[in-house]
Amino acid sequence: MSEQGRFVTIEGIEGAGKSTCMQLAARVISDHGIELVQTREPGGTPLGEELRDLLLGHRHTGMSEDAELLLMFAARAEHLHRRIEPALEQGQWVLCDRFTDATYAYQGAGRGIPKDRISVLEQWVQGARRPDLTILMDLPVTLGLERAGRRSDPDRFEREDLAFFERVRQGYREIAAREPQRVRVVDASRALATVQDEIRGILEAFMEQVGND
Ligand code: Z5A
Repeated sequence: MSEQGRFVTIEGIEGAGKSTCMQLAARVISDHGIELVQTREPGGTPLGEELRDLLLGHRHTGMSEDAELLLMFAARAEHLHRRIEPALEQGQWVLCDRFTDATYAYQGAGRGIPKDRISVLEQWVQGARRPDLTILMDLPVTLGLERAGRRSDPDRFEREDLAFFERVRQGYREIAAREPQRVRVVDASRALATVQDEIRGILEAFMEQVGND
C-alpha cells in the first residue's frame, strides 16, 4: 500500500491572498513530483458546492448561527468522505483553501459559538484527521477588505462589519499561537513576491521534513 499523503491548508481573512497563493503552493508541491488534489471549503464536491452557494449567497441572509455551523460541517463531511480521505489514502497530497480553522475563526470567534460545540462536530466529522500543515496568511483587516473590496458583488460573509473580521483575525492568531508547529503565520501585508517566497520556503522545508520522516 502507498504511503499516506499529506494534508495542507491555507487560511486567512478575506483578501489575504489565499486564492492567489494556492496556485503557487500547488506548483511548488507538484514540481517535487507529488500528486496533488487542489480543493476548497466550503465546497470541493457537488453537494459541497451547492451548500457553498447556500452559505455564501443571499437567499438565506438571516440563517441561524447553528444552521450555518452545521452546513459547514455537512459540506466538510462530504468533502472528507468523497475527496480528501480517498486522495490521502492513495498517497496524494491535498491542498485545501480553508478548512476547520476557518470554522473556529468565523463561526467561533466571529459569530461567538463556543469552541467546545465546534470541537464536538470536528471530532464527529473528522475523527483524528487534522491538517499536517496550515499556512495562515495574516494581515490587517482593513488591508484585506480593501483588496477584496475591489470585487463588485460581496457574498454573505463579506457583508459583515469590521469588528466581525477583527474577531476572525484574532481567532486565527490564537489558533496559530496554540499550534505553532502546524500553523505557520505569513505576514500577507507585504508585496506579493515576498509573500510567495516565504510560502515557497515553508513548503520546501515541510516537504524535506516529511521526506526525512
Ligand atoms: N467560511 C466560514 O465561515 N467557515 C468555514 O468553516 C469555512 C469558510 C470553510 C468563503 O471563503 C467564505 O466562507 C469565507 C469564510 C467562510 N468568507 N469570507 N470572508 P473564500 O475563501 O471563498 O472567500 P474569501 O476569503 O472571501 O476569499 P477571497 O476574498 O478571494 O480572499 P483571498 O483568496 O484570500 O484573496 P485573493 O483573491 O487571492 O486576493 C484578493 C486580491 O488581492 C486580489 O486582487 C489579489 O490580486 C490581491 N492580492 C493578493 N495578494 C496580494 C499582495 N501581497 N499584495 C497586493 N495585492 C494582493
